[in-house]
Amino acid sequence: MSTISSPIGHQLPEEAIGILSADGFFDPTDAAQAFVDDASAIGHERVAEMYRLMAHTRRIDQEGVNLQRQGQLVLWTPSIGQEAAQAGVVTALEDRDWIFPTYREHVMARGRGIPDENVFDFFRGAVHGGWDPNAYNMQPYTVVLAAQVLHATGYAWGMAQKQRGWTDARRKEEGRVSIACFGDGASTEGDVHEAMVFAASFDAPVVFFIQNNYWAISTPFEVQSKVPLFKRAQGYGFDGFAVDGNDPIATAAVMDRAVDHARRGKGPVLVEAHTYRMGAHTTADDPTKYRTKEEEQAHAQADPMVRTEAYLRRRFDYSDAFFTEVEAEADELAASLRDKIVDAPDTVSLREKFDLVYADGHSLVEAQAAEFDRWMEGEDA
Ligand SMILES: Cc1ncc(C[n+]2csc(CCOP(=O)(O)OP(=O)(O)O)c2C)c(N)n1
Ligand SMILES: [Mg+2]
Repeated sequence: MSTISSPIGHQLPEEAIGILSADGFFDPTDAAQAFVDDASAIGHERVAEMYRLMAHTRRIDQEGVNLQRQGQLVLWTPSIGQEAAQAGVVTALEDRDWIFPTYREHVMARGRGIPDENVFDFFRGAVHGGWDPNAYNMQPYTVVLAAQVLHATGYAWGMAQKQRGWTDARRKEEGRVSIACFGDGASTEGDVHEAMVFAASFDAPVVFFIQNNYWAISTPFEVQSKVPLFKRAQGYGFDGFAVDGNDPIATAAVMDRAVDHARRGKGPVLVEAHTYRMGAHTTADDPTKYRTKEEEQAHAQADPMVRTEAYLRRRFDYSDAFFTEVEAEADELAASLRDKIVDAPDTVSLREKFDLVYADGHSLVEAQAAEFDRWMEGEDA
């Protein structure tokens, strides 16, 4: 398998599980030998489903950047480059499992069936949270780094209590797991340490899924950790895997196993998916200030879309007809989304937001609301 080496030395750890070469051949790494059977069993239907999801989301993601530039969104968090990692996760889950996302899990949101306009509502600041979590078993996007890692662990702890004494058969049919999504930067938050200790102690069925995209805004991974993140798991007492997150087959195979482990009541698992944030951190960021064109070009060679397309063509004989159809679908989705978003009315007023902070109100929030009212009156005058 070819490794990606950039001018500042981003390289997959030698323990990384990779199945596909950068040009889409089935070429497992040494560490992937134990996963070859799982990877081979991933049929063309699932690979095509992942490709379609990745391609559609990439198109919607571009629309997010465009709409923000046109003043229709407050902000957008590009997911370009991280599609394979996310597709591997969402296709490994049952509908009853729960995803606890950060703010960049657009492939997972689409995979869960959340309407694009609801995701965009979050970035318009128009609706509190964007969607009903219970309708999709996916929590709202979380901007406070790592807070959702505790939430995912708490939910899983509840499941561990409920599922105590269940037979393997019942766990397989009804058992639930949670996925805690976070980034390389967030991995250094204290909340992650607490979540991991707690999950290990109580065998909580949570998979800690780190998308290591090598950057936390302008802070490079080298500053976050002296060791690959998957190695931390050993210190907490559970399994940790590094996977090539730009390889959907490898990520899917590793996630299938991690989810199964948690579902069977064997406790948490850590999966560190090595990927790359090909876009800016958000539309408010300018990556040319802190990283080189050479680095971006080196990582572009591992584009998960190119690799997955090559694999589908080579191994399963997918032809131009399929890829043209997916592209046409993506264009249609983007056009229909634009129609829904451009000049859409606000569904929550700025003033109403103060009432949504606490169920029973709070004196400090009331004081802030009063200040807001005075400011608005001044504005009107
Ligand atoms: C508790 C907290 N501290 C700081 C921030 C500001 N902040 C937003 S995103 C970010 C970087 C996160 O990097 P990483 O976890 O690697 O995720 P990525 O954005 O790369 O997906 C920071 C520091 C925040 N949102 N929350
Ligand atoms: Mg990051």
